[in-house]
Amino acid sequence: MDRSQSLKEAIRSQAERLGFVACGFARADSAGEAGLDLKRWLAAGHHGTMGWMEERSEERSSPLALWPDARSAIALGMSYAPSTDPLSLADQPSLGRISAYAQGSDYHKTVKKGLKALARFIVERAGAATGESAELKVFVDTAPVMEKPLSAAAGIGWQGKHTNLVSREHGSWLFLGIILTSLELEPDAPASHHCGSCTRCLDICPTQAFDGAHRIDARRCISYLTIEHSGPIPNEFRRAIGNRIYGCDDCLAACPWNRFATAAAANKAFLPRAELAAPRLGDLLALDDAAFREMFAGSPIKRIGRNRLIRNCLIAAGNSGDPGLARDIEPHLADADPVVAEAANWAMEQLA
Ligand code: B12
Ligand code: SF4
Ligand code: SF4
Repeated sequence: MDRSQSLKEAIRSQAERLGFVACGFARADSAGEAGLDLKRWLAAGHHGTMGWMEERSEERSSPLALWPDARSAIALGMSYAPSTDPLSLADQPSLGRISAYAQGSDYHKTVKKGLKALARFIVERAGAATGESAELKVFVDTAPVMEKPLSAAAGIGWQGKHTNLVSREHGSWLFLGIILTSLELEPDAPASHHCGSCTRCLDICPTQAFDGAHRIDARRCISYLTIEHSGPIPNEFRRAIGNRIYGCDDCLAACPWNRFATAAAANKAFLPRAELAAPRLGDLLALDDAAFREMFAGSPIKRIGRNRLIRNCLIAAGNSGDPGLARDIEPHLADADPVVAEAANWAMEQLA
């Protein structure tokens, strides 16, 4: 085994010890086409109000534009495979549905901690094995890096028709993280596609957010509407949102490759918190700012703030058909935030 191979094997073993279930290697410039797709997507306005997708689109479209010294990309996946069916609360309209990815600890922190520990290990190993001083940068979600195409190039899965990375072993339930490095590491083979003629994820989408396979209009996606979008939720999507109050799992949950994903592979940090697995809308609607911050400390939901969560809960309450929720909606009718007040009025009208 040459030095590069043995370093790669050491990195893979260490990644596994740190809780990553997938690890692959690609050249830093291996996702060229994705940059062009990103530009088309932005030009079509499919990113909606996510101005941050546009702001650094040049760097986002290629790791070399972000960091010219990058030579290799290491793609890492951490499993959050749920132990129960994420769609099971669909017929319990007085409860809120929180996306499986957000019921446990904030993945940004957990994945980043693992990436940083792996980066330290690589610096030490590379120095000892080759005498080279390695430079590394770690990314998870928020930086201008296209994590899915890079991960596909590194062979840890393929981009399914729902656009997310699907793994043969872990289905659609992987968080992704990327390490860019100045080290030249032998690339792995890219993953082949295994969607075939299946269209389950496209067919199940409650808001018809897909323009076709691999093409999402984020403005129609419930994940965007409930997490990223700050204004009133457009009327045309309110009914379809049902009781989803943070994110949406439908296209992921529909994927037949999930049958190979086991909850045992999931990082323990992502186990659902009891109070977030099936929260009562009435309880959430009673949260003031301080109670919101306390309840969602360490959770990714904290980022959207109390008002946006209340807005989402009001839409869900309006969809519930449960007149008992009217007394929980009422205090919000004159909320200082006009978006919350409008959602409360809409919810009351639905229940009337
Ligand atoms: C912006 C964003 C969103 C937006 C837009 C979604 C999207 N698909 O772009 C919104 C808010 C809607 C969103 C929602 C979700 N997100 Co998000 N999101 C991102 C983010 C920050 C950027 C993604 C991006 O670059 N989009 C731009 C588009 C143009 O790129 P693309 O999706 O890869 O699109 C490709 C196709 O259009 C393609 N294409 C066109 N034709 C063809 C043909 C073929 C054959 C192929 C292969 C490709 C292809 O070219 C593009 C480039 O590859 C990434 C983190 C990151 N930094 O990468 C997380 C990320 C993609 N999100 C993630 C998650 C978990 C979600 C949700 C599941 C959360 C939830 N449960 O609510 C949903 C899933 C919705 C969905 N079906 O995509 C994970 C996905 C993990 C995985 N296994 O893939 C990521 C990687 C975060 C992370 N670090 O783990 N997200
Ligand atoms: S997350 Fe939900 S709304 Fe968004 S594309 Fe998937 S199924 Fe559609
Ligand atoms: S549901 Fe079907 S089409 Fe969608 S990602 Fe999974 S295998 Fe591919």
